[in-house]
Amino acid sequence: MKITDARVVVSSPGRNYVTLVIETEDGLTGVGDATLNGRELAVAAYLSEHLCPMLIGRDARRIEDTWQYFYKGAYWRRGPVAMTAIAAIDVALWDIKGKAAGMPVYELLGGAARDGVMVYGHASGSTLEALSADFQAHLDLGYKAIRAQAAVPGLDKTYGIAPADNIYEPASGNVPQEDRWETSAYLDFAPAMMRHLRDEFGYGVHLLHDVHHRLTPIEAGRLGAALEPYRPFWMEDPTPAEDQSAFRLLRSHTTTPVAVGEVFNSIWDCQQLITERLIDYIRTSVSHAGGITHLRRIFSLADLYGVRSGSHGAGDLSPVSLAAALHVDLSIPNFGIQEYMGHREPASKVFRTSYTFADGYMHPGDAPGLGVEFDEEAAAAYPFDPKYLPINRRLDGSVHDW
Ligand code: CS2
Ligand code: MG
Repeated sequence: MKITDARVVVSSPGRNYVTLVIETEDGLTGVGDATLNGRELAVAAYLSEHLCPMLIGRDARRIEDTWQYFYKGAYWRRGPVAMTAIAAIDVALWDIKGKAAGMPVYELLGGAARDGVMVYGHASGSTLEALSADFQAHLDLGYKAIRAQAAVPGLDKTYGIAPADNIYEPASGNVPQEDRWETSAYLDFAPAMMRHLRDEFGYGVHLLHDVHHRLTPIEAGRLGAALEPYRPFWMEDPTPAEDQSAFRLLRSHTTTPVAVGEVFNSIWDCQQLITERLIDYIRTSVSHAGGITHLRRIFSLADLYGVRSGSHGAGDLSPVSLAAALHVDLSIPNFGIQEYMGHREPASKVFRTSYTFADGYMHPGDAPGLGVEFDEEAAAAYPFDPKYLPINRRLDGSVHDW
């Protein structure tokens, strides 16, 4: 089954996406998501200038060999650009394999290990009242798990606050927006926000919160302890995870579950956190951590140590990425939860998907392959529109983690 074409489509239907299309001599087409928010063209070039020419003539059935070929063949290993590019190829080849077999990808991965994939939505608000209204709206939609983010009083911009009429999108402008941050204001506010939600909505819904890498390890331990009465499903990215041994300090101060990994791109990034049980959920995504092939390796390692999956699924991961994630989520034994923000329109004009949402659960559908039709002609109507993620600065002007 020789590959006859491999091309990169950069488009912006609602937001920027990079989509890889692979075609075979048999007329089969597979798609992969190569979107890296704020660095889209780096991955597009890595693919179109370097990897796509090497794909022509390769056997599309040899997914593992292709993964190893591009991972070890580059010599320069790991990193978000290279691993997102490899991920897109991997996912597109799994899409082709499913179509060739006439089966949805999850059937190739061992079949369904559960009836549905529990997802969490994003509730946010510039005030606690607005947050409550959005939280209620997600409950009305049937979500069993909801992430809560609210503006921190005294800070003019806070991570994660969606506009009232649309899905949250952090990337904006041709130069990064500059946010201001003060940890003490956040540490005073976050427990009050969680208490407010538990007081209003009780404990029958899973409540998640994203700290977004902003605390020191001891501050994260302090926050985790303060949140314990509100029983969070998890505290996400409590402290930057390049310093993985820092999580030993965090773990010694709190039993609040910890979720890390959306910025990781290989199993080696996750290894210490998993094998030392320093986290409870690993958040690596199918589109940034080497594709289906590598993500399953990460989740298999996690399974050995009682760590469950909790994959990243923000709106800047395309519908192709979400579809692939759902196939993996459905099939693994240690699934935890899947992020589902949805995608800004007119994404559905370009990506026609088979996945479904009902009563807080999703399913990838049973169309052969991933179940996503990518409309290149429609995509051409939405040209790339450079956007960058914000820069975060402390009140003294020094750069902080965003
Ligand atoms: C966030 C993301 O969804 C999440 O958990 O961390 O919104 C993240 O900020 C974006 O994906 C970055 O592009
Ligand atoms: Mg996050």
